[in-house]
Amino acid sequence: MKKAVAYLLPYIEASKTETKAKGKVLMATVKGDVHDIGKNIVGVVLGCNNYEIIDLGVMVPAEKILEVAKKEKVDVIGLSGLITPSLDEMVHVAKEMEREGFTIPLLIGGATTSKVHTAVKIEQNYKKGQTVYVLDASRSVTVVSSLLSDDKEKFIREVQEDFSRVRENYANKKDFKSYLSLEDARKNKFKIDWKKNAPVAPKFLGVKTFENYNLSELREYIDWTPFFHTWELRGKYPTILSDANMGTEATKLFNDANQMLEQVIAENWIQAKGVIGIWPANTVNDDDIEIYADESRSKILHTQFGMRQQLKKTAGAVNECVSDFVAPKNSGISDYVGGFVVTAGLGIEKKLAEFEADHNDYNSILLKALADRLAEAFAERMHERVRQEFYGYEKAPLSKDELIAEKYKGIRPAPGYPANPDHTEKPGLFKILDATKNTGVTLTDSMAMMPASSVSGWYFAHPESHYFGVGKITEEQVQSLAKRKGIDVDVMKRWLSSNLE
Ligand code: B12
Repeated sequence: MKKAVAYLLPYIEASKTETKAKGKVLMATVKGDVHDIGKNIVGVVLGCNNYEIIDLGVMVPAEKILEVAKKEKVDVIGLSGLITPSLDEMVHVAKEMEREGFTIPLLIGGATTSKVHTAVKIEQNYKKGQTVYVLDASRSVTVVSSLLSDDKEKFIREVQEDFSRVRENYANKKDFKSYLSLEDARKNKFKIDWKKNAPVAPKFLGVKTFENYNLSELREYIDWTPFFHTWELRGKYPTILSDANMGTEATKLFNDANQMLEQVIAENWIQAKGVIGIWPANTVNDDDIEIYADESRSKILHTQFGMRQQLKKTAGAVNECVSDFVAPKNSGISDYVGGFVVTAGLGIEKKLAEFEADHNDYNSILLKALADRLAEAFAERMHERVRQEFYGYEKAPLSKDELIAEKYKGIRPAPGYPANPDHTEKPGLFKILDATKNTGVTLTDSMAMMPASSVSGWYFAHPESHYFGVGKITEEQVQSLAKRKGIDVDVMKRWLSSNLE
């Protein structure tokens, strides 16, 4: 356990002489969500500070959380979530805690959570106990010890005042922003001169599967900087290895990671599988992309529905949608899009079970973090091969630094990322790639991918395509999307709640 948190020592109290637990904390990644590295790190940090941790793992329904909380008489409940659909599930847990008369504190954490969402949407639904947003592991001990101390009223008052301010700012901000109608936003789209800058025809069309992808090859594509962030070592690789404050810990961690990586590869601890596809495609009705079975363009395989920026911008700035990067059907120009699903987490459970049986949190977190890095590296490598071999529009290979700095032409936005935040676009992508059959990756109710170390996305090849954030959209666009997609408006609103103005 000590080693597990060697890198987090600044957050661990110096004295570990107490034997009696200071309190019981129940931790869970909410229903539909599969990621737990952040939650596990918080658990380790709290555990090393003498709190008893009951970790229910991932995809935990509200009923189970509340049932165990009552049975074990826990002092605090902590919820974690990586993707936006989990935000709604957290609101649901808060409502259930209120309904069942809970009074214990509720902690909210995870990459997709925020102080604003906690203040505006969660805290308001759980009045009998205090909800606290926890940014990262370094804050977790102070928060839990304050909530369980004799002096807790003062801390709770401060949190409530802070949340009131956040809600006020949030309400005021809304008044200042104005939004274009969907029609006006479409008129102000990102325009490409298709005649001057015509799309390149891909060398390959169709779907291609990659079984047991070579992990040694993927290792060369790992971006190590986020790996250090996972462990709260906030620096850039490789300079972090010689950093005056973090260098020693970073080097130790890097060596351990590479040693484990050797074993992962030599002993086949995990398998990587991927699938890519490239199809004829054209934009219709400005925001949607029709994907065709073949060059005859008569059979639509799938329509990808896009979200368009609606915030009123300064003169000259455009309102973008990813569909702007694909030639419109009425231009008569043949264009194409690609898609992919990759995973580097197949078979990981066996080793994780061994580590967990040994209570080896360090190795468990290390392996998950490495699998995540390999999944991201796989996405990077496949994109490179698509640009160079399958689509074939990139001539000269790029250096590793250029790859990490995304100095290439074309983009691979993932459903859920800012350029297309709609997670409900994943099933369509999975369908045309036959992704579950071809890679073993499945989707949960919340559109999280299992295994956790998986990435999916679209390929846009046009040299003018670029990343952007859709940001907030209006009710009008949600209604339009619901209609175009054949989804109930209220259901669509729930999926897009983080983007709804
Ligand atoms: C690395 C990363 C990945 C990795 C691994 C994810 C992981 N290990 O968590 C991979 C490549 C697998 C990945 C995949 C995807 N990702 Co991603 N990813 C990230 C990224 C860049 C960093 C997340 C991370 O690992 N942080 C480090 C860990 C340690 O931090 P953490 O989980 O936040 O936990 C800390 C705190 O939050 C807190 N905490 C966490 N839980 C709890 C619980 C309690 C009780 C407390 C007190 C505190 C606490 O303490 C922790 C330690 O300090 C974020 C962007 C960002 N900057 O956050 C996007 C991000 C999380 N990803 C996102 C998305 C959309 C995806 C995908 C859906 C994309 C796709 N279509 O492929 C998939 C989903 C994967 C799946 N299985 O379904 C979105 C999620 C938001 C959204 N719109 O839904 C983000 C925010 C990017 C963005 N800007 O849009 N991703």
